[in-house]
Amino acid sequence: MISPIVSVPKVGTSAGGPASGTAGLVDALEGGAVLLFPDLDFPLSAFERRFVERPFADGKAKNVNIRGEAATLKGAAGTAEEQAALRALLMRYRAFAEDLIRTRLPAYAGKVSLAGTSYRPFEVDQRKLSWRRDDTRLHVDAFPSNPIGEKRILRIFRNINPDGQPRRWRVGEDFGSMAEKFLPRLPGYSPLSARLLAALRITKARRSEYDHLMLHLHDALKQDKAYQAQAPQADVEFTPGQTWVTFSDLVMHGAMGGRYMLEQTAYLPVADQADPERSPQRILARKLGRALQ
Ligand SMILES: O=C(O)CCC(=O)C(=O)O
Ligand SMILES: [Fe+2]
Repeated sequence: MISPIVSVPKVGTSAGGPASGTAGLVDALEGGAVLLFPDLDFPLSAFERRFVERPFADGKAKNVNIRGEAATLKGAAGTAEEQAALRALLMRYRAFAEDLIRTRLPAYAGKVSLAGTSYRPFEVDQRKLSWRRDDTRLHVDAFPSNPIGEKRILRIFRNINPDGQPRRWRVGEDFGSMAEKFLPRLPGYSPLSARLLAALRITKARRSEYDHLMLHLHDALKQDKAYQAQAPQADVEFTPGQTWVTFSDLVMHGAMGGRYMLEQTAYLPVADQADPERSPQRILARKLGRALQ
């Protein structure tokens, strides 16, 4: 099964089908859907419009972002005034994402913790990246230095392109079908090397067996050219003004084109899902027939 795109009309419109209640949205999301909000408002001010006319990025990193309570701006370019305005824009987007969770996914409100917020001004395929960093290849997200453990990765994206250019994605097959093909190929987990990586501060916390499996899945997927070409998949376009939300640790995705996007990452404890059994953590454990270490 290919990940479905579930379009969610604005609250208060008559178009709301059965899936538009908040329980229905959580159910779709946890089942591996991408929720698409076609018409939420997030206007840019006259001053901010410059941020979609040219990239305000130092070009060293892929994106510009703010992180943590201090919301320190990283990777930005421009005058002090422009950088302050870009930081304020990212903080406003973070509040917008938080509000979206509070109103449309209230079961997760107070449970998610917000991580980085990014501004992505560059054309997706503009840069030649190593295969591991090449997000045009279908993958699930896994962060090498940032073990995720018993948390889920929930992401809120918005296309802010001013010229009508869509963000183009591919979405792939469901996590379970993918895992069945790839799990037998992955190397075994070593608790000893996980402790070593943490002691050497290569990882920020101990890499769990789940983290190990997800990193190797991410790499094995991206390296498999035949899978990339032939696996079940669908092209999706997110037009300017659209906002979309997905568990990017569960939904196979690749970014194929587009520029100027905002993105918020949030973490949700597996235990706070409506149904923890649908997490990649539990799906992998079931496929292996044992609890993960
Ligand atoms: O930039 C995008 O549209 C998504 C890229 C991606 O796969 C990611 O950030 O994990
Ligand atoms: Fe990704």
